Amino acid sequence: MDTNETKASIYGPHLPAMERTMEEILVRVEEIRERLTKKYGSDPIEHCLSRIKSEESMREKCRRNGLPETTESALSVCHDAIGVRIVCAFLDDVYIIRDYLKKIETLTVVEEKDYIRRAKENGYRSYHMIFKAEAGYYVEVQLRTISMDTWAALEHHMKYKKAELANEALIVSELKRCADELASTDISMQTIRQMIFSEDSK
Ligand code: 0O2
Repeated sequence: MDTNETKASIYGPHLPAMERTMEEILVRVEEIRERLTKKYGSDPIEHCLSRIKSEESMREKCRRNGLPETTESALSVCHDAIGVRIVCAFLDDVYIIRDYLKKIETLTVVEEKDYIRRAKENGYRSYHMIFKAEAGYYVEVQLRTISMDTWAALEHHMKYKKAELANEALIVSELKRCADELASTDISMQTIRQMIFSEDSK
C-alpha cells in the first residue's frame, strides 16, 4: 500500500473559501465590538474564537448521525463546519451582540436556539445561531458568558473522560448544581452592573 496515499478532504476544494467566510465574519464581529466599545465605553466581548471543524470531528459527526462521509453532508446537512464562539462578561451583552449579528446584511439567520433561557437538562447554557453566509456556507455562532464558557469546557472534559470516571453520577449532579449557581450569579452581576450605571445617569 502506498503510505503517501492521502484521503481526500471531506470539505473537497472548499477549505480556502470556508476560511475566507470565517475571516469575513470575524471582521464583522470586530466592527460590532468597536461600535459597542465606543457606545458603552467598555468592550462587551471578553474573547472570540473560531475554527473550521477538523476533518476527523466532521467525519465522526457524519457517522454518529448516520450520514455518508461526503462534502454534501459536511457542508449542507451539518451546519457547524465553520464555528465562531463569542464570550461576553455580562449576560445582556450576549443579547445585544445577537441583535447586531442579525443586522449583518451578508448573513441570513437559519436557526436560533436559546439555551440560556431554556438550559439543557445537564445545565448547558449558550445562545446558538446558524447563519448562511453569502458564499453559501453555514456558520454556527455560539454566544455565552465567561461562566457559561468555563462550565462548558469542564463538562466537555468530563464527556471525554467518562469511561474512566468511577463517580460519574456525582460529577454530573455537581456540574448541574454549578451551572445553576453560575446562572444565578450571572443575573446578579448583571443587576449590580445596572445599579452602578444607573447611578451614573442620576
Ligand atoms: P464542537 O467540537 O464544540 O463543535 P449537533 O450540532 O448535531 O452536534 P445539535 O443539537 O444540532 O447537535 O446542536 P446544538 O445543541 O446546537 O449543539 C452544538 C454545539 O453546541 C456542540 O458542538 C457543542 O459545541 C455545544 N454543546 C451543545 N450541547 C452541549 C453540552 O451539553 N455540553 C457542552 N460542553 N457543549 C455543548 P459539537 O459538535 O458537540 O462539538
